[in-house]
Amino acid sequence: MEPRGIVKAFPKRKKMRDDSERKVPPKVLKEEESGSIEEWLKPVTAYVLPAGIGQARAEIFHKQIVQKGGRVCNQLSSDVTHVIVAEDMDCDRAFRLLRLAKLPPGTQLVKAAWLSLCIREQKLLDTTGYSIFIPDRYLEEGDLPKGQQQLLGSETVQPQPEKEALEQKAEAQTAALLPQGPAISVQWQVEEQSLPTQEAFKIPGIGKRMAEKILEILESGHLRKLDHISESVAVLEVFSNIWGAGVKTAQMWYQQGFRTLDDIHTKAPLTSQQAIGLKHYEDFLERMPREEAKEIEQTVREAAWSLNPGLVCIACGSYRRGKATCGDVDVLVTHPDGQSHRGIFGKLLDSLRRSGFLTDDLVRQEDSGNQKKYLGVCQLPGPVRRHRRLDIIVVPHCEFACALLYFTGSAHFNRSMRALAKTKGMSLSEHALHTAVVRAPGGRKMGPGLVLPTPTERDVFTLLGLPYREPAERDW
Ligand code: DCP
Ligand code: MG
Ligand code: MN
Repeated sequence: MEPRGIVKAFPKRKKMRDDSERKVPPKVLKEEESGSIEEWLKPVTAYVLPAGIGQARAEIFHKQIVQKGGRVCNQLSSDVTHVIVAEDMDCDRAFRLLRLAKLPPGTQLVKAAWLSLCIREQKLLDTTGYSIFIPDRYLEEGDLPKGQQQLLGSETVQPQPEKEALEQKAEAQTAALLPQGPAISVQWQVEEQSLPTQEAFKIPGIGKRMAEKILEILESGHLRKLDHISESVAVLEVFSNIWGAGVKTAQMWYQQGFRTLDDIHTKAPLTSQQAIGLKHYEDFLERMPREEAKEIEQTVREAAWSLNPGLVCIACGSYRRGKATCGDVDVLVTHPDGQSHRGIFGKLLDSLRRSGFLTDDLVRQEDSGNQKKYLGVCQLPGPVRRHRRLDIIVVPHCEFACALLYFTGSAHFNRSMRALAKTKGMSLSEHALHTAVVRAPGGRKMGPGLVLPTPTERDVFTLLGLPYREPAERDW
């Protein structure tokens, strides 16, 4: 299926680097090291050519091969029976990377899929269909015994024009970095090869690992370690922008292979909230002009007033902080008589739903203390109106100031206020400002402390020893 929707298809990274190829000293892993009794891979002595396979997958192969009775060489040697190469490897490139002129008899180049399949099926399968066709020019003439193949080491360059040899060597080095075709000119690479890691290493504060990363970026234009991050981050961002889907859900979907909103729409099992979030994906991402937030506030107010004209309805959040645009509308409802807010919550929502203003419900929280909270979706009447997120809280008037302060935010400002309260031996919540929590000797909590009277927001500031801040000054 063609990926469509928000997520663009990400170009696969073209440049890779594999350190294992040049740095790791030769070592043969023997089966005893694995503590395994399986033997079906015994006829196999493998060398995994890491280019295009990657370190992680190569390591899995190494473990599996040894576990199943095979042997792994981490350099090409005369013992090798199978050279495992990436699925998209071609013969010429493989020989360049291996620095090999001729393939010794008894050795074959096999695509990694063969090994994967063997491991899955738990048996040694025929390589037909997976082995790479080797043209005659790469085959040794006659029956030269094993061990006489010509490895193109740094000193044993084949007789050929000098420039070509240099270029081939450079390409062999860089092709490991560029498994999908060299995109950088060979000439550039030859020059840059003279920049050793040590150069970067000399910079104060740059250790060996960082120096290697710098070199990798210089050589290949990017850092492969970050590939999977840059590939997944954008997708995770798209997914976690679905209301009701957090980072964990987004990661789970990614791991399940979903990459686009269309994938989510057609394949992912969704909670009812996520389904609503997906339905209004574009609308919810767009912030509304504050004029529209004002209309929404007014719509809620009018419905409330038709229930009880004494009800107070205030749009808080970013709207009250004076922002030009609002992500949603946060309406606080209370009644100054301290009583008449009771029973309003359900009636208000029913009324707004009946008028068609509320279109979807996300969360309805009536059980938490005295405050009742609704999160949902509304739509103003008229053509081309978007769906908007609407939050409503109904609070008893004795909690009004702390609720107003909380619901006005910003979230960061609230965190700072709460942290400050703590340092002063108090605690601030959306319900009240408390004096110090009373603790028994030994630290056990005896009670929440006393509620300090806070008829206005200003009282909260004063009790905390802070100068008052207007809502517009709480935007941090
Ligand atoms: N709030 C909080 N902590 C949170 C979320 C919210 O203290 N984690 C409080 C402060 C917010 C208020 O609730 O200002 C409203 O929450 P919103 O998510 O609606 O945030 P804003 O209205 O501030 O911004 P936006 O314009 O994005 O809605
Ligand atoms: Mg808001
Ligand atoms: Mn909100």
